[in-house]
Amino acid sequence: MRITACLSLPAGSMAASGSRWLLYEGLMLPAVVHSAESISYAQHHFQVRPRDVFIVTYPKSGTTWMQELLTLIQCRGDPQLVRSVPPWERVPWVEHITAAGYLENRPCPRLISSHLPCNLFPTAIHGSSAKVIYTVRNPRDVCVSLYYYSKMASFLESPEDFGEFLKLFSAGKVLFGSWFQHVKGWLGLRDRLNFLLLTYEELHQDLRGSVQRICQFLGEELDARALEAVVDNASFQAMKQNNMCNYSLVPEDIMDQRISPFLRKGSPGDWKGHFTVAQSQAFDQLYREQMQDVHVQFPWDQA
Ligand code: PPS
Repeated sequence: MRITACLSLPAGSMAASGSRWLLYEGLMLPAVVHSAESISYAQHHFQVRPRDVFIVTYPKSGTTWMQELLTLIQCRGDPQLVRSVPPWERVPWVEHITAAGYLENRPCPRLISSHLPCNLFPTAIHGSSAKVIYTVRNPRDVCVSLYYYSKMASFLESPEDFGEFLKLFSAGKVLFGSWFQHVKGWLGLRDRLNFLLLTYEELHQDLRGSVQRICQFLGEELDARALEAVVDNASFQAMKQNNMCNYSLVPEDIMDQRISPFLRKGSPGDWKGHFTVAQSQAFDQLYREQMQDVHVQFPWDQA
């Protein structure tokens, strides 16, 4: 079975007319699944419900992992759903052109994904009791992951080399814009929303403990067997073997996993094999400047 639903091209979309990018209020978005109408729908017309749970991420920060974990928690560890329905249907992106079709008639509580920066997020989130789980990852690893993704996904521009891509990433000239703006924007809403902050690194270091934190935030209680089943089915190996979430349903001319698998390395610290010393120092400097007013200690700050 090959499914292209998440990547179908609407007639007249920018992707259909040749351009890879949709530029929306200065933000670069892959035109293959976004349109000005879909972003405007998400921002202004999407009806947030009190029991909605949003998984929000900058790309390559652990979205697919969180989609798997939340589905499994909702199913009390039963893997039947994650093994039969792809994540873009189980936990659809609110900004995609397919959002209304997937989400409007779905029973509560809905699981919803988003890569949107907070200024383009559904405005109805404010004042709502809906939950937001924001997952952050070391931007250096995000950059490496996005570099390989840009090489394997035909709807993105293939970078010349890592150095060039790092310059674009540092300048925010990649999909969904600047990592710094995304993270700082969302952290600024931390105390105003029903908000849980997680890192990819803590998921990796202590998946069981992280699932317990998520359950506590969601008000879900799992018995020991269900907890174990969630952890087992959301391991990197289990997800790599699951054709529903390893993106093998997407045709090779859209995502060529011979170039790089979608579930590629699955661990923190891969950046160390990609950044030169000079690139690492320059990025550290940029990070210090950009994050000086952010008073959150991330796991990578201690490394
Ligand atoms: S996307 O395209 O934005 O939705 O990508 P996203 O899912 O956010 O990020 C993909 C990276 O997450 C890694 N991943 C995992 N790592 C460890 N364990 C599990 N279970 C897991 N699931 C996904 C995936 O391998 C990508 O990271 P890299 O570094 O490229 O391997």
